[in-house]
Amino acid sequence: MTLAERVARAVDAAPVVDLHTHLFAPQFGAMNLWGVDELLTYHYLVAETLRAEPKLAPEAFFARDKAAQADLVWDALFVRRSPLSEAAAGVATVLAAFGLDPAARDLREARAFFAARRVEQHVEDVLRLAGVSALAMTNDPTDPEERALWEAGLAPDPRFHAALRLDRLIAAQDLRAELTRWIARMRPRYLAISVNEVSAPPRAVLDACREHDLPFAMMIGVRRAVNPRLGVAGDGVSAVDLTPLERLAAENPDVRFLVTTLARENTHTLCVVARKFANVLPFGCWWFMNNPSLIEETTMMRLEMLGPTFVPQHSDARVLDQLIYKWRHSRRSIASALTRRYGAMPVPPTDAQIERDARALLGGIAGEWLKA
Ligand code: FIX
Ligand code: ZN
Repeated sequence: MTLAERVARAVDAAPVVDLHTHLFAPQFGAMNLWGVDELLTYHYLVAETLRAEPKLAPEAFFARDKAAQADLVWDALFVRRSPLSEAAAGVATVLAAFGLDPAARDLREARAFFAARRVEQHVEDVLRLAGVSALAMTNDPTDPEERALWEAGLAPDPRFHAALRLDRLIAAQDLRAELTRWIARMRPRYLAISVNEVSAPPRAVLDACREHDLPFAMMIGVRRAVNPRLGVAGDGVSAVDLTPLERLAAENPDVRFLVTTLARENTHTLCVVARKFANVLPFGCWWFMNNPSLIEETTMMRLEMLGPTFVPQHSDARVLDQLIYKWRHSRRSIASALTRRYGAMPVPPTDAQIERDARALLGGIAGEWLKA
C-alpha cells in the first residue's frame, strides 16, 4: 500500500466530531432538515442559481414553493450545466451515496426515495455514511420556534450537542440573566458568535465562559447582507485585523477561544496567533473556505505551523444529508495534506502514528473541546 493509501484509510476510519453545524437533532421535528428539496435549496446553491440565471429575479425565485425552487436549481445547475462547483458536486455525491442518479433529468426518483425514508433510520444512516460520531448544533433562543421547544423540555439525541449562539442574544437587556438561564436549559458545549471585525465581548460572556468552563467560539470576517435581495445567500466576506484577538487571548488566559476566519487572507495570521496563545484553537474552513483546494492548502499551512493541534474542518451542514459530502470531500483534502507532510519526514510514519494523528485531527481534539 502506498503512503497516500495508508493515510486515506486512517482518515476514512477516524470518527468525526463536527464542531459547528446548523443541524438539529430529530427531537426538533421540522427543524431537522433532510431530503433532496432541502439539499437543492441550500443557500450556496441558491446564490449559484441566481448567478447562472441572471434573468431570474431573486424575488421571483423566493416567491415559489420549496419544490419549485429545487426544480429550478436542478435545471440550472445539474441539467443545463455540469455540477462543477463544490456545493453542486456535493449534492451529486449525496445522491450517489444513496444509489440515486446524479445525472437524472428530473427529481422524481430522488423525491420518491426520500419520501419512503423514516427519519430515525435516516439519521442513523447519514451519520454512519458520513463517519460522524458527534456534532454541535447552533442554538439560538431568540428564534421563537426553537425557544418554544427548549421551553417544553426537549432533550436532544446525545450525539447532537448544543452550542449557544449569541449573535442576537447579545443584545438582551439583562445578558447575564439570559446566559444563566439558557446555559442551564440547553447545557451548551460552547458559546458562539459570528462577527465582521473582532472586538471584546461583553464582560458577562467571558464571566459565563469562566464560570461554566465553556469555550467561546468566534467566527470572524462575515459581512452580512452584502446583497440583501438574496436573503441568507446574500452575505459576503472581508479580511480583518486580528490584533484584537491577540489582546483578547492575552487578557483572558483562563478562557479558551475557538476561532475560524472567513477570509483566506486571515488564515495565516490566525496560525500565528495560535502559535502565541495556546488558548486559541483554529477550527475549520468556514463557508467560502469550504472548498477542496482551500481545505488542502489551509490544512497544509496549519500542519506546518501548528503540527496536529487544530481542528481542520467542521461541516457547517444545514441539511442532514450534507454531512455525507462535506465529510467525504473534506477527508480527501485532509488526507492529501497529511500525506504531503508525512512525505517530508525523513523516516516514513508507522500505521499507528498515522491512525493517532488522523483520530486527533478528525475527532479527538474537537471531542476534547466539546466534551463529546
Ligand atoms: O454564521 C454562521 O454560522 C454561518 O455559517 C451561516 O450564517 C452561513 O449562512 C452558512 O451556512 C455558512 O456555511
Ligand atoms: Zn455556520
